[in-house]
Amino acid sequence: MKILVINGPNLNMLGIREPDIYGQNSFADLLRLLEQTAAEEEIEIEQYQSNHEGDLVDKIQWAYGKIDGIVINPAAYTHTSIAILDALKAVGIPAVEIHISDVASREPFRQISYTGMACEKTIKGHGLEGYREAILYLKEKYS
Ligand code: CA2
Repeated sequence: MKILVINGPNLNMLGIREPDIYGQNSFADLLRLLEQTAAEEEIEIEQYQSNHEGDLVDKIQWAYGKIDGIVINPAAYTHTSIAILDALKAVGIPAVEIHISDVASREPFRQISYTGMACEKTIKGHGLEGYREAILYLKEKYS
């Protein structure tokens, strides 16, 4: 099974500021968690991070026919991007949305998720561990 993990804008800055919201862990720690999960679960995990909406759309399109499941943290694009929503719908690959923070208890503008409308499930507020949960959900359901 091959899972694509996509991270949107500014997530590469994890650990640098706002540890009260996003925790102390860095983006490098997240990459290590993904590598460890791939080894433990005996699956392939490819990761991609971009600050650019169109690049995220391109990567989702690239996944068509190559990837069995997508774990996506679209970051701020969660709340704005119909383009990413449409791309997820276009490829039809099972997807799980993940948020490190509990967006439900934050500002009103974070209460809308366009991208989540194309995802089977949303995991929020579990920190980096949420990525592992999303991967395990897809593995259990689709491998
Ligand atoms: O909780 C999440 O995972 C979010 O997707 C993170 C996004 C935010 O816009 C979403 O509403 C919720 C922000 C990622 C920016 O990360 C930072 C990294 C370092 C310092 C400050 C923010």
